Amino acid sequence: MFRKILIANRGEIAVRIVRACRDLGISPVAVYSEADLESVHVRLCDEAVCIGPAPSVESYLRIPAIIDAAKATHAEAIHPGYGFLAENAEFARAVTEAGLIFIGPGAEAMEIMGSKTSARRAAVEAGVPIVPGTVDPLTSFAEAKELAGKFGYPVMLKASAGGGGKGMRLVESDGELQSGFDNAQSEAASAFGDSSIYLEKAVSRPRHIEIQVFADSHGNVVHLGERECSIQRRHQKVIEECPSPINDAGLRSTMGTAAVKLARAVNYVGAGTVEFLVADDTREFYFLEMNTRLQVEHPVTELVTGIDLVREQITVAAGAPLSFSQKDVRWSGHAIECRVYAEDPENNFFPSPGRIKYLQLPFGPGIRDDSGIELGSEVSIHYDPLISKLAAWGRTREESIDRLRRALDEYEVGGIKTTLPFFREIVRDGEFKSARLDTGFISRFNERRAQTKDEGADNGTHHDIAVIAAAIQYAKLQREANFKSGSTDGQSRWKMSSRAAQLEARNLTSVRGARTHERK
Ligand code: MV4
Repeated sequence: MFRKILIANRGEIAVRIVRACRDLGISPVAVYSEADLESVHVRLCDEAVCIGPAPSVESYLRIPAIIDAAKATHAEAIHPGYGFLAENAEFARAVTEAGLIFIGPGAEAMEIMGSKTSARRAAVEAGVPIVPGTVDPLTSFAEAKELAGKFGYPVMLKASAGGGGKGMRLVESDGELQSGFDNAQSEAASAFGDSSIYLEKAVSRPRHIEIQVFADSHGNVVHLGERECSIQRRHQKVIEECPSPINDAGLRSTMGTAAVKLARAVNYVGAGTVEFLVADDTREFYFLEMNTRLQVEHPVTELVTGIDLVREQITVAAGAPLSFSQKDVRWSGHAIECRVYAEDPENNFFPSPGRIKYLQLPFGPGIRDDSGIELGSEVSIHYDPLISKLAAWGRTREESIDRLRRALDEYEVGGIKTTLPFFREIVRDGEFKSARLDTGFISRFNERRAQTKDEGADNGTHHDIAVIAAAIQYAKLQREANFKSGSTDGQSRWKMSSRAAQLEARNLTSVRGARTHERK
């Protein structure tokens, strides 16, 4: 086993990798940018090396600086986490050539999956269904037109070098094809430095379901079931769960077997994820892409299978066989994860950097919080604004939602805006609770939300008017009563009832205020 591992990442995932290292008795080494000197991941490691200024291109993306740091600290292996260099084949090669071990698949498997068209060819060769379309980049607009006619509208144009929805265009008819073609090409060129695009038939209201696979260097390949990732906002996952509410044991086994076949076909080693689109109506599934890294949402698989994916990545990289076989994998209960971002959900999810001035963390039955921050942390504008992943496990989906709701209400982050209030609304949403989770979920949810907010504002105004009217009416009645009784003390009793009405009004409004008051 390794004695020392360098973690080429930051934030919550670096902290997650530290924990697996500690479990295995391995000494973790941090790298950090000048902006991250005081961060949690640095403090939790035994050693730390500064690799440059805050911008990622000058620090976390600098291959030579990271390899030098590993050599200088005598680390034997490098864990890339996700993002940054995790799916960079050139980095994997440089690590190996420096005599170190890259904790992840070989550079060849990464290259095949890095290009969506070559990934689609690999899937076809492995006998895994792909979305109908081309497996080679389009060579001309005329070819696009012919193929769109052949497969039938609507079609999707996607960047070969892309993934995750960037450079993707939905084209509904012949008339839209030219502009879609031009836009997709130029977006691909500017985002990936590669303008090649390919064509797929569009799947209507698909679900995004992915399969976790794991392979060792001895030819064992297994799957750990699916994650439901259909709730996305601008192609970013928002909530992930395991199992998928639409999956049954049969579909899991069929999709799992397909994913294992694909991993085997590219001699995959380590943790990987095979993404599928699943048609909502027919449950037919199609290969979309394979991610050759540990994914952000891996905790839901860990909670349901009990398998520590990061520990397994490390032992497999050290040459050990998988610690379990396919028949040992059991799925128990249900887990849901929320990505807590330093973003303002009331302002179009605008990034909200700054210092954490108050922090109340959630704990208790079934709760796991994978966090990279603490009280006093500075959330920098230079990096992804993910600050933590809050996951809840329960015996059933209902129980995991109950626990998630409780944890979200406990969780308070002050000093910056976060997506916590957005999740507090989602876990109370009827469509979410009844698992209507196709890819249109977020836009429908936002519509419902805007509607409720409008009604809320109206109710508020009506309520205020009602309170004022009640106070006036009360005062009037009191006054009439005073006059009728011929009381000599009418004046002072009118004053008292007026004061009582005012107090009542204030109490009523303050109760309403307490229910809707802004969280820190
Ligand atoms: C699609 C699609 C429909 N048909 N491909 C791919 C990357 C992902 N972020 C969006 N992708 C899609 N690819 C075909 N042929 C619909 C989507 C899609 C989507 C997929 C899963 C979850 C949410 C989504 C939101 C919009 C579009």
